[in-house]
Amino acid sequence: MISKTMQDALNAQINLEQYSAQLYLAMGAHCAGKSFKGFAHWLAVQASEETAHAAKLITFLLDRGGKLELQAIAAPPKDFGGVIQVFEQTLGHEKTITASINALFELARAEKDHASEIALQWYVTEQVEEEAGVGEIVDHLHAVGDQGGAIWYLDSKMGKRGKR
Ligand code: OFO
Repeated sequence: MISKTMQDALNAQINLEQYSAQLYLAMGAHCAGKSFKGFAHWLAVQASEETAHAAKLITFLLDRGGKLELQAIAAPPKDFGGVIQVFEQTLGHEKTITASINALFELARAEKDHASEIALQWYVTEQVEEEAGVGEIVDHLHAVGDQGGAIWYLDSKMGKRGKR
């Protein structure tokens, strides 16, 4: 049986993952509104991944006999600026999520909750990938700037995420 402290912390993380999905859906729509369909597609795929991250935590919580307590999902901002700003904000958000996962991992350790610690290892590794992937996009965007033809090339590349 999971402790109440761990249960509350996992419920809070589930809400954060759901917010991430909400945020990326909003960012994707923002990019689509500027006709950047590739960046919009990448963000929509990312939003689905975030929903899957929440679902995986929910399954774990329930498997441990915990209680799922869903909270209201905060509204994302309404404007995100240019595409470079969108991805800088994405990177900033992922860093926040990394900090939250690390804190959760530390809590599992402090509580001697081995099952949670092992389950959270997947998220620790995932955050390394998330930050590296988004960091690369930010670097590419800074290299091309948000004017000129190169950004449309990047847009078409981003549109291939998850496609063969
Ligand atoms: Fe769930 O990794 Fe991004 O937020």
